[in-house]
Amino acid sequence: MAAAYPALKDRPISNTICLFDVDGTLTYPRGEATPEMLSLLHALRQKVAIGFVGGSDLIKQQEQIGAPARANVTTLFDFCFSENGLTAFKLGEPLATHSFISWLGEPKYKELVNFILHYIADLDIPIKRGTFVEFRNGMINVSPIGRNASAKERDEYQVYDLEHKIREKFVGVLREKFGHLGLTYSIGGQISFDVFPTGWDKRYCLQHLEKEAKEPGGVEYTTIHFFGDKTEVGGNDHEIYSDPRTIGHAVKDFEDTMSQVKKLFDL
Ligand code: M1P
Repeated sequence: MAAAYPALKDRPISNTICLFDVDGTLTYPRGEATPEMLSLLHALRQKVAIGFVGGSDLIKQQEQIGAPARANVTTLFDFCFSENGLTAFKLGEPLATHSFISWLGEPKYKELVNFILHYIADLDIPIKRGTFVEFRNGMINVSPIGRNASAKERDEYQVYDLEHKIREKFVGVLREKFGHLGLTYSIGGQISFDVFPTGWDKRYCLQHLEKEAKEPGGVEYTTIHFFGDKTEVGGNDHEIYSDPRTIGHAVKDFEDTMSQVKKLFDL
């Protein structure tokens, strides 16, 4: 049976929302949320609104948070922001949003993806697998080794990439050649990088909260806490962490998130 929570406007601290990055903040990197984390989120949700804002798509957040809770991840948070909020849910219902392809247009996208695929074809790296470009609603994700790499192959690739700067050089070339497209390239994980319109970083999700405030009966969140582990310059949590609309909390790992949340909200 789904857990019961007070309506958003009736939460004890109703002007406050806690937003969490996923990988490394709510879970081990690429891992699953622990029972302790799930139970803390449940307790926190009795007091304030909660949401996640992840760079990955909803499928990944379902695996990392929904599956261990044996629930649909969209029922575990008041707001779910996948792909930085380009796929968004409020209380389990989808919110209207934009798409990468309608923003960029087919001709420019084709030019970009053709270049990327040629570049990867010419890359001499130890192994290649499949799915080199993953097409998502709000971004594309580009992986030189391919997203079908196994866990072991991922770990090995990450070490290789750090040493040979494969992704860093790739992104440098794309910035140079496609500078006119207004895209941001973000290396957030182990084997890939994300490409999305500039400004569609994690701050994008704040637009949904601003709209929520204007809805009839909607809640205005005057205090927005954000917790993330990649808050340094260049990390994919940096922009929302340092945005004046949020109170940023840098965490070392999910255990640190738990201890900061407990302290802040007396849980
Ligand atoms: O959440 C961080 C990143 O996680 C994945 O990266 P990788 O597969 O390289 O480890 C991707 O889902 C990426 O989009 C995301 O930003």
